[in-house]
Amino acid sequence: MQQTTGIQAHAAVERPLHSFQTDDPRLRPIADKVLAGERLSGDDALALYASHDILAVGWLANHVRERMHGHKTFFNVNRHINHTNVCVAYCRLCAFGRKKDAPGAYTMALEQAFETAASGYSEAVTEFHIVGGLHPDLTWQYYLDLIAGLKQRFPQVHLKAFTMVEIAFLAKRAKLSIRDTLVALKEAGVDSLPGGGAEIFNERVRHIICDHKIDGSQWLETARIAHELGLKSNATMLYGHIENDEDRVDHLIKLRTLQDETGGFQTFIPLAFHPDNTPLSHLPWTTGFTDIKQIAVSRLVLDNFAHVKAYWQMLTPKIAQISLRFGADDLDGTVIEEKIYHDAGAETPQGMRRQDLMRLITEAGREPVERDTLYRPVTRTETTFTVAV
Ligand code: V47
Repeated sequence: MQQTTGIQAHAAVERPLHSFQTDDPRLRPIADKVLAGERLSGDDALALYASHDILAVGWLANHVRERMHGHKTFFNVNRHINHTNVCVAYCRLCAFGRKKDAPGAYTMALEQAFETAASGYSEAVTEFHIVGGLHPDLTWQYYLDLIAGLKQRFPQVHLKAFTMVEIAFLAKRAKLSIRDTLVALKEAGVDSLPGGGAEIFNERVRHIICDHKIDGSQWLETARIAHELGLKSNATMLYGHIENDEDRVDHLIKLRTLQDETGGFQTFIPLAFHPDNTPLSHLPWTTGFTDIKQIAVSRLVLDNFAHVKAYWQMLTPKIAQISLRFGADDLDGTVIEEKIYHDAGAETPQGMRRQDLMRLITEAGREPVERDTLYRPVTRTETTFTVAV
């Protein structure tokens, strides 16, 4: 059965359809489907990954991106808060987590977390992105107080907090079901969830890169429950380590299937693996070709996701900017203080100014749109903002 894509079309950018060209015959039937708005199969996705005609794959992804959003390109003014790097998971993919007594381990007292939040607030951030390690001793009450305290001090700021992995860990800590844990966090002030911790759902790969995390089906089930409770979330995929194309396709299709069911995912963010300072440091870094193709394939396969984010912190601003013509419609944000990628060797700045993000977007011939976490347009001065609701 042919399935057509569910997202509403945007007033399309004028472009003659016959301008699609490729020297890769495998792409022709895929192009026919994309132009007809039909859903791509797993085999189509594998053919896209296998193709070296990155311009043709990118042309198709850009076609879909412009059909959905025209030239609009979203960014937000946000701040990351990583309340602790102490973690019991010891994932091989990670350079951020530390044992409790290891050099560089830190855990913020609540007041410290509030001070960290305040240092971004002066720039009128619209979102706090809050994630941390799986700390062996922090109490359930700490998390409730962290969220309630942030909400009380910064009521206008959207709290995008805790990955599905943290939620599952907190549920054990609280001795509650996943559902009741999410309900309690929502009542305390959590507004939505970030997309981290998904990594690659395939168990063989997961066993090697993040053995002690919840498995792929638990990640998906936690996301399903969050969506049922009205909490939107993002989704990620970590690529460029030991996974193969089949693993990537499996991951994308599992996300697409859940999105058909719940519609609760807002954005997909492909995350390139950074090997430095991790137990997998012998692996090479991803290349520009892989990064750009991953953005394009994600846009084409995830037809029911409204947004594909080029996370400039990990892609570099240069590759993220190019990807705005290869399927991405979002650059994420000012971020202010990124730690997870910088511990793993990222050489990008730890934050970017609003004007710099807008310049990247306009120089790519796109229209910058500042958004809040729920993709509502934001108008602002330097120190205040208004969300169009
Ligand atoms: O879950 C950890 C990844 C994620 C490394 O939802 C690594 O808006 C590469 O999820 N190399 C956290 N990746 C970041 C994340 C995120 C980022 C930006 C926006 C959003 C959003 C979510 O980073 C982890 C893991 O998948 N990660 N270590 C590493 N060495």
